Amino acid sequence: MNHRADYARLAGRLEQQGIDVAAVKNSLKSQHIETPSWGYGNSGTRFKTFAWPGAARTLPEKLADAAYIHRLTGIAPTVAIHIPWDKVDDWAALTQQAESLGIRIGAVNPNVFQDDQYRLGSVCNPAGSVREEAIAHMLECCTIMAQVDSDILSLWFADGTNYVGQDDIRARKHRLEAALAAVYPHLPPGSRMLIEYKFFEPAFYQTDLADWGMAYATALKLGQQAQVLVDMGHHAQGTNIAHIVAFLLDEGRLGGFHLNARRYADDDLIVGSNNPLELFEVFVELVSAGDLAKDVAYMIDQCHYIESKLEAMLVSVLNCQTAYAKALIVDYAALRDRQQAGDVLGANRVLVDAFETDVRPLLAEARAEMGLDPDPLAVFHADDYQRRVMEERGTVSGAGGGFPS
Ligand code: RM4
Ligand code: MN
Ligand code: MN
Repeated sequence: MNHRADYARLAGRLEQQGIDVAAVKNSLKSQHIETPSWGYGNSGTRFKTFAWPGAARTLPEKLADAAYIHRLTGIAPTVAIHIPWDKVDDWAALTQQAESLGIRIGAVNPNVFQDDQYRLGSVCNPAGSVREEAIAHMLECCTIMAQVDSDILSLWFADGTNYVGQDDIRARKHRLEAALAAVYPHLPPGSRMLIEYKFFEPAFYQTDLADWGMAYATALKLGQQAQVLVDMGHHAQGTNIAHIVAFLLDEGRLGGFHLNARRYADDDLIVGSNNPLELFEVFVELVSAGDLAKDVAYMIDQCHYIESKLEAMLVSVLNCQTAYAKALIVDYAALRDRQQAGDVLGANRVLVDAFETDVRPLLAEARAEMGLDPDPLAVFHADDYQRRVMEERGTVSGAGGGFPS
């Protein structure tokens, strides 16, 4: 379908409102959404991992899939890796392989939650020897960062306790702080440590980094290179994520996102699939913060277990693009004006207007100007990449994702 007539109408209307459509398109063209290597392999719930035909089995296959999503969208040029799931012997060769596919390695995610010694936690474990192992693994990841030219060490800990009295909460806090302080000086120059939080699971009485405030306080003690990572799925029902984003941006401590959709717990569903308004609210805070948001890293953290991994990843990237486009066309001058006038619903209406605008022609035009097909989803269905990988890779139970099968 030709989008040109719809685009001309929309662009005309936006220009009339005083919106610089060329600037909006430039912002859309430079958007950057990182996809996760683990989202291309088989993954599941604690009940079952369903094998998906063609799911990536190895890191080279994950890179190929990530490169494919980038070819379709033009805005997913990096892929996050999880260590040891994605560990290789030759990091230089891996970096080259990624480059030859037109992508780069993004955030490095240490994994300190799947080995037997971590039953009582990693950096908060009562046993010093276990804490040392966790620290050593994070230091190894700092070395990997330097070799793959990554500037993000992305930390999430499964640490916590299940029963009151199980361990000393303040002692655990001190252990966590000491471990991160041991790692911090080893961050490659110019890189950042992002600290992720989650309010429960796998621990259910207390989680050592339960919310953004704990992650923020920890980052403050470490220094400027430590920032908070907001995983959209890691909040209690009803939490206003946009508010958290605004606060952290203003304090210069919003490091990045793990984008996904939360329905009731630590969800790994397609970002923007169940609550597009929430995603829009978050992007409004990011856009209106201007330069304060310039270093924020946008990373998808999703595992798709009943649907096509490639299609789910593609839809996820496109949903972020849609939310960003809607935030870019907000009439911020009118918004300030209505806010100053105390016009509660008038101010709200400015945002609702942007949210309800059909931005598909704008996105189609931006893609066309990037030399891409205006409809990446149609391309995905028309071409044979998915069919080819199904044939080549087959259906392999438990392969690739790093998840227990
Ligand atoms: C956690 C968290 C981390 C991710 C693991 C697999 O819930 O979101 O970011 O590395 O899952
Ligand atoms: Mn996450
Ligand atoms: Mn998660």
